[in-house]
Amino acid sequence: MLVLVSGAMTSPLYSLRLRASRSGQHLCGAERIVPIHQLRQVSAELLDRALAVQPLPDEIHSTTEELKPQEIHLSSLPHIRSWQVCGAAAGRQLACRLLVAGGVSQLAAKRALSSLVDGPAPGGKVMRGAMIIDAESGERLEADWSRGVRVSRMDFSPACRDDLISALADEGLSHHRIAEALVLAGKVLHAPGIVAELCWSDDPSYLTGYVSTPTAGYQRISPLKEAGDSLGGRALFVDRRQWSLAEFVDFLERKPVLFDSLASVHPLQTWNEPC
Ligand code: WAQ
Ligand code: MG
Repeated sequence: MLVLVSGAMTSPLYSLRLRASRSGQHLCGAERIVPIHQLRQVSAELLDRALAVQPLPDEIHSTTEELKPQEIHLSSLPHIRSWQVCGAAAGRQLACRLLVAGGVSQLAAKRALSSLVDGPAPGGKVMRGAMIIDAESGERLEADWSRGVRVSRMDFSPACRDDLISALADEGLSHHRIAEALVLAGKVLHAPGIVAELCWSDDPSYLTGYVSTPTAGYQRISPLKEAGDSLGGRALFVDRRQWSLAEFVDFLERKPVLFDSLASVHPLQTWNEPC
């Protein structure tokens, strides 16, 4: 459930977003929502991350923007489950099952999986954002197949950030990718008309991906791709019967959402279907 932050927020919050590229090719992006007194430190942290990528960026764009307090929503992070599978093929089979259990048709799940496997942007490349997929027909609905939709303006609530990060670390979920993917997936689950999300990273050494749905929550699957594979992406499945593209994109790109609590975290499970 999304709840509006009351007017009692003590200090104004800023959305801080940074993206780095070389020769027009996106290299990395990161964003946070922070109170004014943390802007300098967190900007430096994001900049350090952009400067640690290879190849070095030749352009870095940073945006800082005050958020209107009356537009900020609070929510809790989804339930988390982690599945160990015997290989990427089994991982994708499990992903397909979880998507179908969440209301995505077999056809749409298979189409999305093969787009991510083949590279969802034109020329078999990685997109900068996510695909939008009709959960029934599997048709792609995003206007631009290179950019897709960019989910933005979400973070842990500043007051709870440290506690949430240490609670995740206590559960063995300390990689920064997990925290970032969780807040992104958490926001996506509130989008009007959402049915499910499927994701794996384009980082050739990060093999865990996830399927998330409003009822089953965030289900991590490891591995969902082979080591060395530099393709990845996100697919957002929608129910077009109760949906408007403009409303969906506006919510994901513009509406600020902060997360102030963790839902349940389940122990690692093994999925034993034969490979
Ligand atoms: N909005 C929409 N799509 C995005 C965004 C965004 N803000 N950022 C990245 N993407 C798309 C884009 O196509 C990337 O190529 C793709 O997602 C993967 O992004 O629980 O690290 O940042 O262990 O490489 C998931 C599992 C990790 C975490 C995902 O994704 C866990 C990850 P990456
Ligand atoms: Mg990446």
